[in-house]
Amino acid sequence: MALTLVFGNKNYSSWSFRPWIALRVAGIPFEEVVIPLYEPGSKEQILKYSPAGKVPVLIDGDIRVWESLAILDYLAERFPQAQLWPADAAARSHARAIAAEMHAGFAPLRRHCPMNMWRPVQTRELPPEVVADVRRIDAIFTACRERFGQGGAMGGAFLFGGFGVADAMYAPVVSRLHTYGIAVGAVAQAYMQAMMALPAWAEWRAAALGEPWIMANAEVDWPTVLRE
Ligand SMILES: N[C@@H](CCC(=O)N[C@@H](CS)C(=O)NCC(=O)O)C(=O)O
Repeated sequence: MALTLVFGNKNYSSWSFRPWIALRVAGIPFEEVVIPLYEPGSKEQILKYSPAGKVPVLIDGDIRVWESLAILDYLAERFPQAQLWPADAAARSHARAIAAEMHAGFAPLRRHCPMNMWRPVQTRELPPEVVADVRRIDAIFTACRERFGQGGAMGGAFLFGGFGVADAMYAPVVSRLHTYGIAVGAVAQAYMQAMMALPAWAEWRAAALGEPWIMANAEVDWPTVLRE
């Protein structure tokens, strides 16, 4: 039986983007249930799938997994051939640490620069706490690429060579850095380009742009502004 991923609007739901892109890049078949967020009845719909009242939720037969990082960890265990965690112990512990750092942190960046696929690339003044987040993320990307991303059996364009959980966790951050025109170093920039060149990225973005829902508290109703 195929897996089912229950998630929110592709345009806004950054937590949903994480397991979705991992499933797609790993070529794992799954069905989608999309719940438009923050509409009347959204919460009740979500609660049918998860007592935590949040998306994403993964359904695999009798098993339900919520929390993006727990879902990604479940996928890594269930589909070992996808190599979603690096094989090397040092790389794997580093990947786990930065994935957890993302899951637990960077609230200023997340609050100030919400993911919005509609948003044209446009800079915005960043408060010091967001600048501090960006510096840390730039350092994470650069250190991973330089220490683990190049050469050897893991050679590839992603944080630990091949695409994995850590990349999935940072996918919405890449989107934010891009759309808010936030400068990062050359190594981080090249990594971001590789992420945004993924066919799965284009697929998610195209679907997001086709969605009819505009969140009431969105920074700007971009579809309307861009149409005018
Ligand atoms: N820590 C959770 C965060 C999940 C989360 O905040 N999801 C948001 C959408 S991106 C949500 O479900 N919001 C709907 C609500 O709170 O009613 C995870 O990693 O999955």
